[in-house]
Amino acid sequence: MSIQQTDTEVTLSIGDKASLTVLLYGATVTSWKKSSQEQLFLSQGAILNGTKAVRGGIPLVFPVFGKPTDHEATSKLPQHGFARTSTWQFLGKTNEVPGEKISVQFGLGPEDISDEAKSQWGFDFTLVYTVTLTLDSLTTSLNVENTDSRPWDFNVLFHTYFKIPEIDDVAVTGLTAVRVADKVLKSSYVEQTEKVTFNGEVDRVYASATQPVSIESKGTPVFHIERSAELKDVVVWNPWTEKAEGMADFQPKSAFHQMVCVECGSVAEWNKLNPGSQWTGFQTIKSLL
Ligand code: TA6
Repeated sequence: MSIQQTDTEVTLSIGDKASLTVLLYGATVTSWKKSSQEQLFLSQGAILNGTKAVRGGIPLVFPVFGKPTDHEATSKLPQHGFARTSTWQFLGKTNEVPGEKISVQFGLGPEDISDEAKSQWGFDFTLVYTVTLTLDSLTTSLNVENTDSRPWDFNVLFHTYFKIPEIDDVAVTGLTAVRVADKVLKSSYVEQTEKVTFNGEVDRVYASATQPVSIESKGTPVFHIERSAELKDVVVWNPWTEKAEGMADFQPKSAFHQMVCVECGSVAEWNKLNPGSQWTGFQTIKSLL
C-alpha cells in the first residue's frame, strides 16, 4: 500500500525501497527512509503529541523566521511562526508513478489555526504543501497564497534536520563567497571557505546563496540539495553542547554529533505578497549513500 493514514500521520512507501512519514501536526516530515536507512534526525526527546514543534525531521517555518523585534505584523507570533504548530489537512495523493514516485499534499488555512495564532497575525492565507518521495530523493514544495484583501509579508523555511554519522567529519559546501549573518559571532561577513565545518555552535543565515548545497561526511557527499530560486537563503545550524543542554526535547544531549541543520528558505528579507498573489518555493534533497 503506497499511502497509509491514521488520525495523526500519513506514511508513504515505495515498496521496501523508500518511505516517508508526515505528522499532520505541523505537516512535519518526521522520517524519510531510503533502503530502510533513516535520512533525517529526530530527537529521542521529540514531542509528537501535537503540543510542541517537533525537534527534528522537517519543521515548517512560516510566516516568520526567528523572533524579529522590528516587524510589527509578526511581533506577537511565537518563534518560527504557527505553521509548525498547527494541524494541517491531508489533501490526498497528487501524483504516483508506481515503483518510482509518489506525491501528496497538505493544506493549512485560517480555519485550521488557533484563535491565538489568528489574533497574533490576523491575515487570510492558504498554504499548500506538496511532499514528493522517490527512490533516492525527497522534494518539499510550499505554495503560499494571500487570500486577504491586504498585502502581507512573510518568511518561509524548511527547517531540515539531517542525520549524519559524526558532526566532526561533516562539511557543508556551496556557500563560498556568500554573505553570512552569524548569530553566534554576532557579526556578518562573506564566507571564505569552500567547506563549512563544525567545531562548536554554528547558527548562520547565508543570504542569497545561489549555488546548490551539499553535505559531506569524511569528504564524501552524502546529501545534495537543489532548490528553486525563491529559496534564496540557507540557514546552517548545529546547537553543540550548551544549546543542546538547554533544549529539554533534545535527547540524548550528545546527539548534536549526529545531526546538522541545512535549511533552505527565504528569511533574510521579507517576501511581500499582494492580495490574490501566490508564491511557491521548493527544495529537492538527494540522498547519495
Ligand atoms: O534555524 C536555526 C534556528 O533559528 C536556531 O537559532 C535555533 O533557534 C533553531 O532555529 C531551533 O529553533 P526552535 O524554535 O525549534 O528551538
